[in-house]
Amino acid sequence: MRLRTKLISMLGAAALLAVSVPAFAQEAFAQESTVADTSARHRDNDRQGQDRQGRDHQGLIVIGHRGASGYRPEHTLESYRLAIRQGADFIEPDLVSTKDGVLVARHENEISGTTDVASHPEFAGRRTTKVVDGVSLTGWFTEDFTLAEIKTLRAKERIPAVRPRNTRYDGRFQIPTFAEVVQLAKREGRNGRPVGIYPETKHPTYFAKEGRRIDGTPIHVSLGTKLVETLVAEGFTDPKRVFIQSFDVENLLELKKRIMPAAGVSFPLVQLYDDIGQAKPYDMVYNASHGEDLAAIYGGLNERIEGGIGAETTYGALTTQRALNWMKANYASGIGPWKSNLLPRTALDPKVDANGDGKAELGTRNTGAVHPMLARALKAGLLVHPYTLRAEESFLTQTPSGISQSALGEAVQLYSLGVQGFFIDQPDVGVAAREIFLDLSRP
Ligand SMILES: [Ca+2]
Repeated sequence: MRLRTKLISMLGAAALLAVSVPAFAQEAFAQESTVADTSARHRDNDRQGQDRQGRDHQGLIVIGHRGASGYRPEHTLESYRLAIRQGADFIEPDLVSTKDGVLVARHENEISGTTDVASHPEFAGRRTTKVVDGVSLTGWFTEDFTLAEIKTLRAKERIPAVRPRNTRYDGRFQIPTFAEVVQLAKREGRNGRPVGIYPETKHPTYFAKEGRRIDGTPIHVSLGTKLVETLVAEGFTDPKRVFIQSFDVENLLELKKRIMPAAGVSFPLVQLYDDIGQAKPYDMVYNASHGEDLAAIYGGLNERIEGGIGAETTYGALTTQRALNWMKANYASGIGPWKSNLLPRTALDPKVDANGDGKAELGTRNTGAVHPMLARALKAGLLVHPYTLRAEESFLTQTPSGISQSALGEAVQLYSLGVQGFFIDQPDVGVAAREIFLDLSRP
């Protein structure tokens, strides 16, 4: 029975937004045999943009967040490979730099949470405290390790309490370089199903301007320059297969104005939004507090923000129609908002046991509001790719009427609101949601 047909009969349209996580997502895809079978079916597809029935995806994409991080330790080749085999259109590496200037895939430059570095006595002396984007962190930092040293480490599950099944892979996988991630995408996409890459520059202001190595020397690495250099060196320059994303604004402007033109490439750029209520783009904080020429750096964006850009500018200032129109005209092809800003949630007290396992872990309910930034962004012609969908109960929410919602229901809801894709830790759930949404949308 085809997955799509099976799902439709399992769920029924009315129940779509409220079902619990489908069993296939939890079990079937975690098994290699099933994954291989799925992979074979996906390989039969002619090209990206079509589903397994050969139907047009109408521009809707599924982004494997840190790979298939719901099923494997994040940012490993094994996690990315599983995402591709589950049908993700794009895999999402976060990029930081080593001491010798090589981009590697980690969510943070502080790597104690996702590697076994703490159990390497030879690196005990590298433990230190640094301030990254205004936050004090103690641990081990990629900029203090050569690539050769990084390669002696092994990845481990970041949230073992939530994903205990993933801990069986702890200690087995390397930290990949960005080049290795690109090579994987080329290799996995070679059978006629192009795989895209959606890299994120992590803490670009820290790496370029503010950060220092443990010996006190400035890091002084442009992540954007290294990223583009790597894509060009690997011949991975099809703009349909790359999105570059960042929470910082300045490095995206640099990519658009200087770095990409100099390299003779042009990739769509996506502005990520941290919490629009209080979070601030760190480049703006840094540049404003260091007396940099904000008009020169940000151009006309400075005038589109009430009061001008400053150290107190929040992501909320980038949600007006004026700001979004300027971003679209000058650098951004899309935005990546936090899903809980698009669909605001309130806390549930007490929490709810939505899946009946005896543990009450669902702790929020949607208010029913949809933030106007969504309609404004779509009106400006921007793509909207919210983050992050996660299938585990602790990340889920309820509908405004109090129905507990699965990640599948959440994904179908987001497509129905007009977003063109999303970051998801369980790409198989995202692919299923797209099939359901397209089926239900057909007249
Ligand atoms: Ca539960």
